[in-house]
Amino acid sequence: MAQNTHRDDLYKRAAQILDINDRGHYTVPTSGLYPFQWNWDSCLVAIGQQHVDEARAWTELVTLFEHQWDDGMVPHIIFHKLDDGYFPGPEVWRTGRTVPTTGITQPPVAGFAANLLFERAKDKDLAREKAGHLLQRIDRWHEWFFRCRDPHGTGVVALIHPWESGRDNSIDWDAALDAVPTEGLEPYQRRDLQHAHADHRPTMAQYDRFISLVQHFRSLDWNNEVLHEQSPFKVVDPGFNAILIRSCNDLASLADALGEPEVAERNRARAKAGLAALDSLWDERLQQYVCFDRVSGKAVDSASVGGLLPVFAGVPTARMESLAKRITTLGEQVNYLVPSHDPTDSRYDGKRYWRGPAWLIINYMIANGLDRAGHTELFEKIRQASLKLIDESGFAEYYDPKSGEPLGGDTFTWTAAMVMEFLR
Ligand code: 9WN
Repeated sequence: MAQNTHRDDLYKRAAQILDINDRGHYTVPTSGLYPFQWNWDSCLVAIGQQHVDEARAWTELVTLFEHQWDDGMVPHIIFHKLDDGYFPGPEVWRTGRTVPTTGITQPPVAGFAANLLFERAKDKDLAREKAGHLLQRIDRWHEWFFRCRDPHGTGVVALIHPWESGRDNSIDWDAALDAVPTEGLEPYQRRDLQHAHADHRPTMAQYDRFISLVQHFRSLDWNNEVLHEQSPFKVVDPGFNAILIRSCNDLASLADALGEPEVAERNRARAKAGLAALDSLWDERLQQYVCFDRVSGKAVDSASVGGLLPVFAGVPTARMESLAKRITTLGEQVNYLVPSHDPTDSRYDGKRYWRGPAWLIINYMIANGLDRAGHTELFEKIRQASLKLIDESGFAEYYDPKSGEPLGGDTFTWTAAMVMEFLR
């Protein structure tokens, strides 16, 4: 009884947070630090919103796709209403859109989210209408990925900016970022440090590279036909590709349900080629996947959570077993799974953003993949660790995986959405 009341309280608090950050037709990740619509935040938030208001959940995705570019890309931030609390804003990106957006993308969770909303829908008519509206748009985004980010047809796509990965300052990007030139960098003022502790955020040297890349792409008029070739940063991330593969497969299921066999076939073929190519990123020594730097032509020696995320894609059983073992071992080194980087690596930093802290959205995707593969015990362990973090530290942006300390922004939307999923 007491247990149930506690769950109800957590659930209510999560619903309140979704409400606080709701701006009507889109949701902000948290007010202050992130006052706009972020791509993968929105898709994951919609999954939580479905528990309270199904129509509102569909709106979140529909709004995002209203800002899809003509070439098929779905941008990483939509600047619906101007707010100078965030840097870099539209005046830096200058992408020339009526409603300003950035010119890069983010992990493609939309295919996964749309299919999940459809499968669980109570209002079937609404679901058919909204999923029908989204299907071709998500398919175009997938098509864009393989055309513009895998121009040589390897089966996996590259990121041209660390912000695209959603894991901005991961150790994965260190070497590749070092090679990004910063000559001609215009003076700028960070705003994130007004809202979060400098030790918990990316460094100045990293921001210099982040902004230099934006300036470089801007000088190329955000033309996606040339950006991949001309970018000094080009990294294949197994985590990002795993999300894309899962979304291709899930979009195929959605297409089947909606009677669109061609969309289904195209997306299954993309997922199949992606899964085959993903295997080239396996690192035998680390027993997990690692990034590949297309500029240096080298594999990246970095045991990050990006290399564990392929459980979400449904990799072959032997790989799945090895990844489950890796995650179990990590669970012996921290108190709260899943750290975003291996704590035995000297570069690990349990408080600095994507260099160690645990994030609930990552926990959710990893847990989901493990559950589907029958690793029920490990799934449950991650679920419990996630809920314990919330109990002890509230709805933060991320957490120190050893102490459980809440870090970054608070009243965080996607954390709340994931709590609703874990409480289901
Ligand atoms: C840059 C909104 C976003 C997340 C990213 C996270 C962080 C932005 C920033 O916040 O990135 O996109 O300015 O730090 O790294 O995953 O989508 O929550």
